[in-house]
Amino acid sequence: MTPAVGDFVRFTPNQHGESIIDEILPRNSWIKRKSAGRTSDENVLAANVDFMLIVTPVDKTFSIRRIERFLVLAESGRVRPVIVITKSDICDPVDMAVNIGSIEEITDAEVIETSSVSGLGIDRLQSMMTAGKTFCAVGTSGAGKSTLLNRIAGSGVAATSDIRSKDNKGRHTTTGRHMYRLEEGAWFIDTPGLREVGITDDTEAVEDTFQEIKALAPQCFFADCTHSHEPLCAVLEAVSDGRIKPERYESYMRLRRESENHALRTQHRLEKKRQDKNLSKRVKAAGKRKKRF
Ligand SMILES: Nc1nc2c(ncn2[C@@H]2O[C@H](COP(=O)(O)OP(=O)(O)OP(=O)(O)O)[C@@H](O)[C@H]2O)c(=O)[nH]1
Ligand SMILES: [Mg+2]
Repeated sequence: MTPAVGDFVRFTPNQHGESIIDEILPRNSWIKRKSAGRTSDENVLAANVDFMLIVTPVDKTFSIRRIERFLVLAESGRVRPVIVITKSDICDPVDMAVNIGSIEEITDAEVIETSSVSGLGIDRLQSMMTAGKTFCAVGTSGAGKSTLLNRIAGSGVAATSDIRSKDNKGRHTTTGRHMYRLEEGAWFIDTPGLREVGITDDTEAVEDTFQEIKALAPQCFFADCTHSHEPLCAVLEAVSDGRIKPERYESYMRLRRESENHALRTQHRLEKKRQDKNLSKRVKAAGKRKKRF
């Protein structure tokens, strides 16, 4: 296992002034996503995180579906999510109200409207940043993660750059994950903008993120209802009578499928590893038998 930003390790210094890591201590929490592409590999973005700051402006790049994905990662990694809306100084107030409404429809997580220009919301964030707490900012490139860090830390600790005007996308300015100690003793992890937020094999986290679906499941006729085609499915009924929006239901199904596929791929990889190990053991044993003759 390789250490991730935020890991606690036990190490031994050697005579050259270097430190050799002996052990990575167990993680209390983590932010882990599936690596991009058709793979079962996982990528730990940060470890031992208390708060995941889901950073998003309300502009062309805003996506409630992306926020949902981050909420699943937070649930899965035992991290408390906080939605941080950036750039409120340049956002249309009606768009802002509509989009905050759509966030509040899907989660009880705190939503903080901020502006790194006017300073709106910065106090509120700072008041949460007490000694020893670790915050990790995630979001797309150009969302304003590093600018937020600079505003909170009160200096230009992290590089930032402007976004492309045609689509509001960022330029992937932050290229590595770095942990900064704030004056109050809290920690802030700045991460590079994510293009993909893949879900790992934690179907339970998906179920827990979609609470309204989870609450209806016991009312389905079949105890093992998959909410996809079964008759007398309480979830499908809620979709057809408008209590659950179709796009919310589709997102739930997509994330659940992704999580199940990831579990299958992981299982397949482990099985292959076991078979390869068995084969190499048998080859070794056959080699020894040959030598005896
Ligand atoms: N008007 C306004 N601009 C902002 C605000 N926050 C960030 N920006 C601008 O948005 C652009 C991108 O900000 P960054 O902080 O570099 O974005 P990032 O999320 O760190 O992007 P990556 O490092 O590429 O992942 C910069 O030009 C910032 O000045 C804000 O609250 N208001
Ligand atoms: Mg950045």
